[in-house]
Amino acid sequence: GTAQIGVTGLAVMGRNLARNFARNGFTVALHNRTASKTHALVDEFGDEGVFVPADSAEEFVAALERPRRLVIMVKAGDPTDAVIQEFAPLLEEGDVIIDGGNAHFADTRRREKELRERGIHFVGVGISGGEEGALHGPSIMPGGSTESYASLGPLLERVAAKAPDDAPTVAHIGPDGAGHFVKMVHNGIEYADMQLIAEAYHLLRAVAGYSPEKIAETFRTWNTGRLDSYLIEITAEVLAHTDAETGKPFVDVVVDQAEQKGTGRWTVQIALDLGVPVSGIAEAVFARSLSGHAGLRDVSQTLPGPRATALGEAEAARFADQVEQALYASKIVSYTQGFHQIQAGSEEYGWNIDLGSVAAIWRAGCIIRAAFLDRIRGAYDAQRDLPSLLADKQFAEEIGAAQDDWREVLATAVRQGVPTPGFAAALSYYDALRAERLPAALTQGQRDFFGAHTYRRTDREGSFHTLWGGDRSEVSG
Ligand code: NBP
Repeated sequence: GTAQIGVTGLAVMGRNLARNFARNGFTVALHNRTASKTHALVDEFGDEGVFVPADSAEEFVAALERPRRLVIMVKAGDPTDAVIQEFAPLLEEGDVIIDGGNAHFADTRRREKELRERGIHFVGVGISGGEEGALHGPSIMPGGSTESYASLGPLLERVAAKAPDDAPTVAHIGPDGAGHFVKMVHNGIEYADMQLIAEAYHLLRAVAGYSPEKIAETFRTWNTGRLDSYLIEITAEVLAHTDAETGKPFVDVVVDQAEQKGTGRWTVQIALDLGVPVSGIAEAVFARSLSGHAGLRDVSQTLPGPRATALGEAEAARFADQVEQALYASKIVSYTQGFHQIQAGSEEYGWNIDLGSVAAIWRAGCIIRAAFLDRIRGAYDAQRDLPSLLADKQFAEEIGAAQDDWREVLATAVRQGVPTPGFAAALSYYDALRAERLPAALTQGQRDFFGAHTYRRTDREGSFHTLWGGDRSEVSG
């Protein structure tokens, strides 16, 4: 075979990824369950590079140079297993199967183990950036063995996006499921970012009285500063868009029920298992599910709220500035929580993930790309074992400088009855980290009272139990 890489599964993602490889000078073998899609790709884009179309699995495998590199871009779940079962018997020792779908990292761990026992490398790769990213340069998060990355890395570096310093946005994340785990947390952070932006919009609309067009303008301004990011940029575009049919702002004709495909939910489920407080990400997932419960919201006309007070123009402008502070501070907290989850996953599964390089490869290509990721990279590069992003001096200073306005915004939101679960969860997290003493001590007392669960003391080692039902003396637990 002559193809350096093959792609099977030629729906939007696989098709664009295959074109990206071809445009970068690689010979690309093509395969799809329904062969007509393979030929359609060659007919339409054959002049973009060298493609080797294959109608059967055998033909596809034969088209690849050894060690074979075979990318699977099919629907995640059972279809991925079906495709692996189809191809694995045709492969030889040292060949590499790459799963670029949105697999659950636990599935990736299982598949990697099974294939490793058969001498085949299995690389679960998180790919972010949607179909545009797949074509023009995504952010790529490969797991799998170091050996497989040696063979695959140079190809991925060619097709990845380029960060502002020209570095390709791909790095070997760690063994087995590490890449898909990091992609999962990326999506969790994406949910949180989107929710925080939505809350900022809601506040500017309901409290400042801004029109969608005026809010689009405000976001465009924010996008020239520290909030500079893809999500702020596209939010401005969406808000400025007018529905052609009604002439109304587009955002006013869309049903206000957010949907989800599940990666945000996975992030929170896994965070619960690992015991990592990702409260901001969880609120973002819950906000989507709350919006979808139309029945719950039937009470909208009957539940009373506060009387709204309109702001004057100068007050509104001042409020908008405060919202920018609240948004930025809350965003720092969601990234703090997301990076904590990656750190915890890395420890749990022995992945040894370099958090600085995760931040580095999110700087371009992916949905959460943002200018401030370069500073997160800097923080982790300066101190690889930084216990938390908020332990970084610069981020601590920035969030500290924002806190007064952040509190003002939340107080106003509460007074005016605007739901801000993301902002509130972030501020509570911040205040919990700041607190000298947490009421968790009381929780421990309660647990000891009803369940003899014991507690530790601040002044000496050991575990203790108070005889609550007896003379209330303390015994060793
Ligand atoms: P889809 O997720 O819609 O999958 C369609 C592809 O899967 C087609 O090529 C289809 O073949 C193939 N397929 C199915 Br379905 N069942 C199969 C089976 N049993 N055996 C063989 N092939 C089968 O495609 P997509 O939207 O391009 O996404 C591909 C992957 O990339 C997914 O895992 C997705 O989660 C992930 N992803 C998507 C995005 C995005 O923005 N869309 C972003 C990042 C990651 P057929 O043509 O014969 O039906």
